[in-house]
Amino acid sequence: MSEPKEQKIDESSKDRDLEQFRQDTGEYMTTNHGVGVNNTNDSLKVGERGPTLIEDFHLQEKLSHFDRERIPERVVHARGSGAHGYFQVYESLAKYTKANFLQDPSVKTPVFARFSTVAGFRGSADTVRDARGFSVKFYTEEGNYDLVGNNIPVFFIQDGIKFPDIVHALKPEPHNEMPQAAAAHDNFWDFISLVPESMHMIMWILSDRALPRSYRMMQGFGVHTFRFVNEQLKSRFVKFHWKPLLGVHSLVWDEAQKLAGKDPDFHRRDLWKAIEMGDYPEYELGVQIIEEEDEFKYGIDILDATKLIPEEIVPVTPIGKMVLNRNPDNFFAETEQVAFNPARVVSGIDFSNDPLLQGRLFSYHDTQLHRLGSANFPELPINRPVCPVHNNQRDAVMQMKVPQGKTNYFPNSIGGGCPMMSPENMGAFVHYKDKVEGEKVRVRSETFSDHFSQATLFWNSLSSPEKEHLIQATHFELGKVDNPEVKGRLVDLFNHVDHELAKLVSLGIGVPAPSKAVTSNHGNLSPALSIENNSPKETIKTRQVAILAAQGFDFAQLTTIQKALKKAGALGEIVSQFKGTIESLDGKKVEVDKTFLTSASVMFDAVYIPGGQQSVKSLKAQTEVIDFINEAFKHCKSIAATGEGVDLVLKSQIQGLLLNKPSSPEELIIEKGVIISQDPAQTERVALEFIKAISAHRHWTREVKQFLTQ
Ligand code: HDE
Repeated sequence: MSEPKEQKIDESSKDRDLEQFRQDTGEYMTTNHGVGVNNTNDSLKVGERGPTLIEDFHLQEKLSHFDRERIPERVVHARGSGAHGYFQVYESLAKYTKANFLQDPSVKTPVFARFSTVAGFRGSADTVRDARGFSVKFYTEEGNYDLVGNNIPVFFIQDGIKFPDIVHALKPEPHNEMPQAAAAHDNFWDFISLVPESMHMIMWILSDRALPRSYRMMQGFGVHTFRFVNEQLKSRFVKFHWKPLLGVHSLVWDEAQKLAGKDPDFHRRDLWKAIEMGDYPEYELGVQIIEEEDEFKYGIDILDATKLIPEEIVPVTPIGKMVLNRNPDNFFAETEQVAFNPARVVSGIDFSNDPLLQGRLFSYHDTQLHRLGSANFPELPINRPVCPVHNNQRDAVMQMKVPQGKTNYFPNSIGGGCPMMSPENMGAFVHYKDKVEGEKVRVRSETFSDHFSQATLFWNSLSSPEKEHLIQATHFELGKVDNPEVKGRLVDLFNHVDHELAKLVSLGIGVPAPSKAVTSNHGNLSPALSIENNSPKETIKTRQVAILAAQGFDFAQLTTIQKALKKAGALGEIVSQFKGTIESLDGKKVEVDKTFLTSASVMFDAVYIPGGQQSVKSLKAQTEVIDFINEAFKHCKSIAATGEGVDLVLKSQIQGLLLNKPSSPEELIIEKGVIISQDPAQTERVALEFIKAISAHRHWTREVKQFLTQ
């Protein structure tokens, strides 16, 4: 036997640090273990037509990973869309809170926001009638702070223990899993009819607030009362409000229903597209601050989540702005795996004893352990704080960190005592010393017993179009309820809100009207509750306008309007029969953005039809075009036409509106959001008037009042 030879390392060779491979370029396909894959189209077989071999580890890995791709969806708020951005405080809030991210106006705190519907499953439509979630994770230097709110300032129930009941009642019925993403069914309304505390939120749900035009155009509310605590450990109560800089705008019900079919991703697409185009959604954060000694001053229990504090009583002070400026790189890794939790507060922000909030403080972490499958979900990139994390929690499924050192307990001396307790002046969270005493009881506070006065306040505060819409919503929602007793009980509840309202509700749902009022309407209102008073009229930024054109259109008219829209921050998209290009009268080509097949009137905020005899003739021949215009008209949107484009408008239902309308000396007609001129020389004026009309958002005066006399 020969002696084994000593293996020698060639000293002259250079070290190759294999760690560098971890910063890979993503160019070549490998297995999850890093082995190169040269064919992912054919499994490994014995011969071309033979059986597949168990040794095909690539096939096995690919299929078994796929088999596990789905995780449990959120039990509520399953359908959502998220975006990255930042938050900046306007000026130091040191007087009110020691929260580090609310001190320095020069600091941009990264955020991730997620907007959601509540009832629908992950694949449901965006535009259903529902509350919307409005959650923001602030990645602060002193840990993550989650503000997990809704676009409605109050909630259905007063105590967290009722949450499974209301969610069961709301979700599809258990025997046949119907209806999807909708509250319009017996079980939901049965529950509501037995839980009068829900009536205030019900009024919001039946209002246009539950049909936002866009996630970029809805308010957000923290709902509960929280606390701000400053360096001197003085606590004040605080309620949080998000206000979109684009104002609050809604869809109409017919539009929302059609959109659910035409584009179930309407809100998701809108958010994504706006960010891609650099139209970053912006929201101001505002606070209502209530001194501790004023807790009982307003006759409203601030621990009752079915109540709000009217802004006219305690004004909302803007404290900073959130800008959403980056779409997620990967929906699953970020929007799906993000874990919000109202229990995640930072030093300077604390809880109140609202029993609904208290229930939430348990539920979110619990559900996330189930949904994300491991106690290590805070280590996922989207959930990881930006500040260092040190503690002695170890191991568990999918540990992604490699903790260093010998000790994993406290106190220790071997590990130098680390990690030590964080000092208070470095952001350690110290719970506010709220003095509590009492007997252990399962009761509801007497101060929670007024279930109707704020429902009435909301009703009184709506504009008349908003009221009309609300009544119609009751007819739809309760019209889908079969059980007459449930409907009877609901009319009785509406009668506690407002007698006239109850009579109008009963009219549409086939139950007798209540004979007399239970209480008289207090007559108070809060202007801030009406959408009307939350929608600035001076901007058309990011509005989408359909420009209907075909071969032979008038180039000058089309481009004049398109440029004017662009200058005002809106987007004019050309809609035609086919994709590709269309040629103008004078031989100029423009790109078609959408077709009548791939788009619909409900996807736009306004419509414009330029002249050009041939173009208009060809549009007239397509029935979809007249439907397009009629639908925009029905949904009270702004409509403009120039030159021969006016002929098309006159073929639609708009004709009825314009009959006998005298035109101005310059041949310009402006009537309820319809602006037309047959004189091409008027195109610039039409543009100006059109922009003004779009900034009014909708022209409700076109709607025929069905129920209200004023
Ligand atoms: Fe939630 N809620 N909730 N909720 N909620 C969840 O947590 C729960 C409540 C809200 O974009 C779940 O991680 C209970 C009020 C939003 O990921 C769950 C109670 C408000 C989101 C849960 C409430 C909300 C959730 C489902 C009564 C408005 C989506 C998945 C005590 C202030 C967050 C998850 C996101 C999500 C429980 C009441 C808003 C099951 C028990 C009030 C925006 O834990």
